[in-house]
Amino acid sequence: MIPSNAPRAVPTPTAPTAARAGAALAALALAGLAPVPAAAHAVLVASVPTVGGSVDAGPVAITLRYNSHVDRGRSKITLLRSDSTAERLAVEAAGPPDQLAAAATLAPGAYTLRWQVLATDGHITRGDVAFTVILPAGATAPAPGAGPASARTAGN
Ligand SMILES: [Cu+2]
Repeated sequence: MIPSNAPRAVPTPTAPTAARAGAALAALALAGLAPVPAAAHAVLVASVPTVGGSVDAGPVAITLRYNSHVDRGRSKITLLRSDSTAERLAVEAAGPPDQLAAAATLAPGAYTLRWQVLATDGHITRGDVAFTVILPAGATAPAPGAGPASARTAGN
């Protein structure tokens, strides 16, 4: 395509290049291809259990709150246990449009909630919420070496 008599090393003027780059960005923006603001994606802003937090053993109400509306039908929460087993939790159909809720009955141990949400802008985001389930205050601790205690250290 390049004629053989074309100059080989043409010094590229800086200003026209910058202007061209600017025009290209403007064209992308017009085409809707420019990077979308971070706020457009669903970012986790609060959760129960909290990240790194602990909750009492037994029925646990799980809530994940985002900075934008999420498509609950196409979002999911998976519970990862310290023994490497995983369980997909049912996302509750009702609730605020910026939240996912689920429920699980949990024994003491280390867990991770692995969430994937589809925001209303069509973008998918993912993340983990690691937390610990502990015996409720006043509950009788299992004898040393009992099942829950050894299971708890197995994942670490
Ligand atoms: Cu987005």
